[in-house]
Amino acid sequence: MSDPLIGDILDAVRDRGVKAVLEYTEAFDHVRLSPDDLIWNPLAEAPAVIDPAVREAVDFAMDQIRRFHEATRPAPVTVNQAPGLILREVFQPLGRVGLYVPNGQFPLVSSLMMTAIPAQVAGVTDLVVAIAPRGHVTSDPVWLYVLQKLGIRQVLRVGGAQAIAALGYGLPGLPPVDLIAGPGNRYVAWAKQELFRRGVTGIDVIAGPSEVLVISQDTAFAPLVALDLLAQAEHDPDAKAYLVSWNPDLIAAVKDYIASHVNPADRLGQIEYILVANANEAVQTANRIAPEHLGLIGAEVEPLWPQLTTAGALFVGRLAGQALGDYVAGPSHVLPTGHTGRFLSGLSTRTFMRRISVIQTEDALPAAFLEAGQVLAHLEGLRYHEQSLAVRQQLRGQEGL
Ligand code: HSO
Ligand code: ZN
Repeated sequence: MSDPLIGDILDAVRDRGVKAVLEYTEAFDHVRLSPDDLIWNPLAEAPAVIDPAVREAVDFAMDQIRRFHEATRPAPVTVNQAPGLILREVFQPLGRVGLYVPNGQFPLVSSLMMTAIPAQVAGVTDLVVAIAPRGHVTSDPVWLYVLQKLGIRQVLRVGGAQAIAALGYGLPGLPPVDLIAGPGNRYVAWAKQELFRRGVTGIDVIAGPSEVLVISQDTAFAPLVALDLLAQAEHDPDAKAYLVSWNPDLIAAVKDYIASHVNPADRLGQIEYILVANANEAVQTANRIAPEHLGLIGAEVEPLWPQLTTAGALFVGRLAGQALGDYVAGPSHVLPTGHTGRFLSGLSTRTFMRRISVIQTEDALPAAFLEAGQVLAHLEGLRYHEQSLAVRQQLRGQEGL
């Protein structure tokens, strides 16, 4: 099959359903599925048995992620704006959510936890997880353990743009979702954006190849800095890692460490060294790049964190390696990449909630609100707007109305 455009894949799945999904899965993933294999219920399997040390680590990580998201779930706000005018901002969970979990060279079970837990803490009860049918994921006991612990009843064993299309348009037995979240390759990201553009589903952040920027000064930290750069670079040959420093000796020491520890055959992302003049320039550079992860290592640079305004997540302190945030600290590791941190934030309970404003009145509402509204409606030439407020002004204060 020649390379179809994403829009064609979405159209085909919308119009031809399961048949198109199976064809694309065979063409792109080289897996021939039968229609009965498409949807899998992990809860129908026997409880997963896994290594106790792995189970403990998974349980620990899930607890931490849950605690953080419970603590940061948005709370409703009530504003008594005037006598008789009660304003509220309330949050409602989305109805049905699709989570895309990449299953490429490194199947990231932590990404399943980092998307599903915020969704569940937000109050979403209807979740479907899409995982490409390649490799061992749907038969691996650790994945089964996590899926069962999360209580996931529906796994769509499809990846790529065809999975996004199936989530958005639905299939028999798979109702369409309201929002698709989770990282994916560029086809997945493109398909999500196209569905959003068509008004079919909501989407989360645009999470592409991983990025890290470290600001550090002290040569003693060269190994920590180097390992943090490598830890993101190992995700993907398209990953980007930046070291920003005004200490040329640290830059040289990090380069040396990397040259002597890395196997040149490793397929790592690109590492860039940026020598700046001072702390101020380091902050400006980092804010312009808007990296997914931003690490500050060393007493001289750690106090800069409040000035860093565009990163997806900040890591402050020498023990705060980005891998801590990838797995166990608590906040979701699904973060904006590709400079989108200038206007997007990472995944949180808010991603899975809608905000609704409530305007509630009582008869004590001051006349000024109705009067000013009428003046503005008149100004805009909207007659019925004006009248709808004028009749209310007459009602105001009349008993029993
Ligand atoms: N650093 C990746 C997330 C991840 N790392 C998952 C390891 N597993 C993107 O933030
Ligand atoms: Zn990572």
